Amino acid sequence: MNQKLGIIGAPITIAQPNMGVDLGPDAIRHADLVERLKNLKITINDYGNVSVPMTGTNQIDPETSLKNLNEVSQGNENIAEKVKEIKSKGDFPLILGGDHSIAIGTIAGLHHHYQNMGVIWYDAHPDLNTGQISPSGNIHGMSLAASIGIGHDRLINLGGKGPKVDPKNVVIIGARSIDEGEKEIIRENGIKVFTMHDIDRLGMDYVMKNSIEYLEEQTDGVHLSLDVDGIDPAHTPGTGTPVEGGPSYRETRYAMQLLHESDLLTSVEVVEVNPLLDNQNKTAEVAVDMLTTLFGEKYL
Ligand code: 6HN
Ligand code: MN
Ligand code: MN
Ligand code: MN
Repeated sequence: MNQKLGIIGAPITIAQPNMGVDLGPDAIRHADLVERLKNLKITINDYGNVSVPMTGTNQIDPETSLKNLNEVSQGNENIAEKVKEIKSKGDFPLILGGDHSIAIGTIAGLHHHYQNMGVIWYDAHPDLNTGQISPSGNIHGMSLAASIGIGHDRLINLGGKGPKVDPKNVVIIGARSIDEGEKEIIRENGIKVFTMHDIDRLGMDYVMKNSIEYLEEQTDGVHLSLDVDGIDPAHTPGTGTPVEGGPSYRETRYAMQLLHESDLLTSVEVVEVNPLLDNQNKTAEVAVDMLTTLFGEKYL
C-alpha cells in the first residue's frame, strides 16, 4: 500500500434524513485517526473537508422521485474534483463521509485514473436503488447503482460521462437488507454478493480471500467503500440505518487484515458515521480501528 495518504472529509448529509452525518469526518479525526496512522510511519496529508451544500429538504421531488438531487449532485461534483486532484499528486485517497452518496463523487474522481476499477462494497445494504424503485427517495441508497450506470442521468454522468464501474468488478459484502427492486438489479447485472448468510456459511476468511482473488484477476485498482452499518450495530450504533445481524468487530477487523496483506486496495472511504446518534463516539472509534488495521496496525 502507498505510504503517502491523502485524507479528505466529504460531509454530505442531505442524501439521507438524519442530522449529524456531516459531523462524521470530524468525529473520525477526533478518534485519533491521524495520530494512529502516523505511528505506522505513514505520511499523511489532511486536506480538510470539501465544501458541499448543507441545506436540503425531506421532500421527494415528484418529477425525479428523488430528494435534493441538485444539492447532492453539486456536493459530489466537488468531491470528485478533489479526489481526482489528490490522486494526481500520487496520494492514496482516504475519504471520510458523510452519507453514502459520497461514493458517487469518489468513484467518479477515481475513474479518471483507472481503465477497469473494482469496488468492494462492505455494507448492510447494496445501495442499488433508483428513484423509481427506492422506498425512501434518499440518494444514499442509490450510489452504487449510479456508479454502474443505473438511475438518474445527473448522477450517472457526474464527474464524467457514463458508468464508472463495470458491475462485474463489484463485490458486495455483508448485505442483509436488500429491497425487492435491488434484488432484480443484482440478478440482471451479475453482481457478486456475499450476504450475511454466505458469511455465516462460508466464513469471513473464505469470503475475503475469494473476493480478493476475483478482483485481483480482472481490475487495475480496487476501491473499498466501507459503510459502518455493514458492521453489526452492537459495535457501530451511531449510524442512520442500522440492521441487526451483521459481521462482528472481530470478523470485520479480520477482513481488513486480509485486505492489508493482499495489498489490493488503491483507495478507501468510510461512510455513515453519525456522532449525533452515538454520544460516546464509539462508532468513529471502531471506524478508526478498521482503517488502522487496513493500513497495517497489528496486535503484536
Ligand atoms: N446506506 N435501502 C434503503 C433505501 O432507502 O434505499 C436504505 C439505504 C441505506 C443506504 O446505508 O448507505
Ligand atoms: Mn451504504
Ligand atoms: Mn448501509
Ligand atoms: Mn468513462
